[in-house]
Amino acid sequence: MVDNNKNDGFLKKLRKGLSNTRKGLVESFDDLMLGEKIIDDDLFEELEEVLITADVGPAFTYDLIEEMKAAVERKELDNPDVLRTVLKDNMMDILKDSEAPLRIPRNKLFTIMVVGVNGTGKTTTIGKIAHRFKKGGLSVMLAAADTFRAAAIEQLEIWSQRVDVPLIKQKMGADPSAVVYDAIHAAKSRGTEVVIIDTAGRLHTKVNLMDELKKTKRIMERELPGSPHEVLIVLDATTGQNAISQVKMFNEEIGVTGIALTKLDGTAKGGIIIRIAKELNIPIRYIGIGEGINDLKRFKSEEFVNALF
Ligand SMILES: Nc1nc2c(ncn2[C@@H]2O[C@H](COP(=O)(O)OP(=O)(O)OP(=O)(O)O)[C@@H](O)[C@H]2O)c(=O)[nH]1
Ligand SMILES: [Mg+2]
Repeated sequence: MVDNNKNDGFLKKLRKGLSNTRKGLVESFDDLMLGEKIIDDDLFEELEEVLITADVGPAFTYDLIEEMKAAVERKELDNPDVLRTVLKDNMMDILKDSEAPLRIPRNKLFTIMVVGVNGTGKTTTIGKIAHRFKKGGLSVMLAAADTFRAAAIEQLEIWSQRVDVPLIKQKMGADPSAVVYDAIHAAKSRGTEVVIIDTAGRLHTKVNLMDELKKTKRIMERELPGSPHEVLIVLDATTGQNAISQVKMFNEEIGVTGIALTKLDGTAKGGIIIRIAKELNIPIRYIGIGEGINDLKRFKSEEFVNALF
């Protein structure tokens, strides 16, 4: 009962958060179909523009329009209203493929390394995930491996106090690998189930910072074979298609196993989630729709599409 209410609250918030994306995508689409529209090349051209502007990406746009044109040819599509259903169904199909929730085994150490460019929401997302896990009964530890940015350690410390989970830290400027080493050993000896590692935001083009991340990952593999079990990249939805190149670069350099897409609230660029799902073969684990501790949810394709339409 309580859970259902909470879920309703989140869905409402998701709907509200997606309102600008809805305006740019669904409502623009609906506007296009207003009146006595005939389905012709002009309409498809206008539709293409709406889709591209909504950041869903050229691949999705092209495939969708080709499919619509083929359906018209087969005379299965004579009513513009049906186009809306085709759009919705296609989105659902694409997003479904990216739905793969993170499964954390019990009574075993699972490590999550959180990466991404500056300011995408890594530290905040870590706090929210830690809260989720803790509520789910898992024992969680945070590791402050962003020793680079001023106040980064304090920021994670505030989250660790808020969520009430232990934090492993060293001084600012310390070697991130040393922090991670400490964290893995502390977690092993305490029987902790999940360690979440915060890393410094870095431009994917900065070679030395990428090398540092590789080193951190190597130390994890060495100290706990099979680790990190998840390399979660945090993407800021407001950056639109930039997010795609960020994933590609991080994936080439260190391998990425999951995506958290933040700041879907307020942005008109939420269509980027379609492009992420279509062009990247990496599951979307979480979506962020606000700055609060509960403003993160496991990504569910159906819920998302229903909130958007
Ligand atoms: N509206 C909104 N804001 C968010 C969301 N997630 C994070 N933020 C905000 O984004 C800002 C940056 O978040 P951080 O967690 O510090 O980002 P970061 O990636 O750790 O940043 P660096 O450590 O500097 O690279 C903060 O003001 C957060 O409150 C979200 O889902 N929605
Ligand atoms: Mg941070």
